[in-house]
Amino acid sequence: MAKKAVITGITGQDGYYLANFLLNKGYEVYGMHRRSSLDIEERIADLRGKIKLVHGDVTDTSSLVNILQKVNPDEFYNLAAQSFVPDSWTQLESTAEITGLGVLKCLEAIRLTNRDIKFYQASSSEMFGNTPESPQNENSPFLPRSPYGFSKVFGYHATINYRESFGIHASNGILFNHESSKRGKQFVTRKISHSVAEIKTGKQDYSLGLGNLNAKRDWGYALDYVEAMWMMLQQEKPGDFVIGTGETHSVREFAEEAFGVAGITVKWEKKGVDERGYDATTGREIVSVDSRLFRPAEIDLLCADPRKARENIGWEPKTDFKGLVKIMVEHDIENLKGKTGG
Ligand code: NAP
Ligand code: F7E
Repeated sequence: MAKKAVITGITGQDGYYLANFLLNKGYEVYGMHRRSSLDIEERIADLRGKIKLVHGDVTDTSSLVNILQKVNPDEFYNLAAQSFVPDSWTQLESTAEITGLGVLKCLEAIRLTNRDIKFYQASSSEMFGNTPESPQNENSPFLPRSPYGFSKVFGYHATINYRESFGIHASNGILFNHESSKRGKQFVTRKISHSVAEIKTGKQDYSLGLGNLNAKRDWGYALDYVEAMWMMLQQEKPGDFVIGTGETHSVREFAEEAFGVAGITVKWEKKGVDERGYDATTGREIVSVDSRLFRPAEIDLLCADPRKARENIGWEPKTDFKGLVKIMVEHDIENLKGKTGG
């Protein structure tokens, strides 16, 4: 009989890739969405008819219990979150309720219905925040720098506690930034790839305003990362795993690479350091710094040490930094050309 999986956050980037991945493995996939969710046609139109959609909300335990009672899945992937870090300062309580408490409600629904359901929690490198260690592994201390980050820390510990207290097969994937052509346009990589495509296709001639160009992230490809989620739930024993590439790049480097893929020359202008002590280089006339996009607290550097995942579950990233930027920029250019028929 086909295995069954429930995915919360089905309308998100990872929901799309994970659903496709599990369908290819022969799973029956149930995607949970809210009445107010992103229109199904926006991101997951091609999953229509292949997955079953169920209504629910991670802030509502009864909806989760109902779904688990009806579906009785083998696996439950909790990808739901208010996942945009800047909004977590302006929507504090709802972020804590969805991204933090929502995890506890998913776990409680499993405890109440069937403790054999395997659980995956979408934990995040944002939990490391200002940790003194680089690269970060499963033992690096958490010093989160945002309400999003500390809500994820709550969910991380809830997952471990339900594993230890109730014997539930519950695992945390501590995923570093992962991107794709399905990434929301408010996140920096997609904002850049989409703007580069607009400039390339003549739809935008204004400059690209970005926030902190010096922040460094470990960026991988979402398609590679959903495989790690599945792999964690196939292990005999649950655990917590850092998933990332082990390479880190600044936002400026991402922008340089993206304009390069599109064949657009940016004259990078060295301006010494700014008032915060950061490198003030900007891409004259094209890439400027908009200080309104600075965050109340920034994480300067994140870089994964994914050795445990490689050695214990056999996961490795397949797409490198340059490959990722190329996929995103070329997709956005083709997409915009398609829209004009050109
Ligand atoms: P995303 O595109 O922002 O998707 C988030 C999903 O959560 C959306 O489908 C959203 O649906 C859903 N959601 C929000 N509030 C909900 C609620 N109350 N009940 C049920 N669903 C709700 O995020 P993503 O990039 O795919 O990331 C997936 C998960 O991994 C998230 O938990 C994120 O925090 C975590 N994560 C992401 C990264 C990354 O780099 N992408 C790295 C580490 C961890 P609506 O349409 O209803 O809003
Ligand atoms: O920012 C800087 C910004 O919003 C990355 C989420 O999926 O990954 C994501 O969180 C960096 C930050 O992602 C702009 O200050 C500069 O340092 O793309 P982001 P994030 O905050 O790292 C983690 C792992 C998650 O778990 C989260 O859910 O880029 N930056 N200029 C900018 N960021 C944005 N958004 N927009 C800018 O214009």
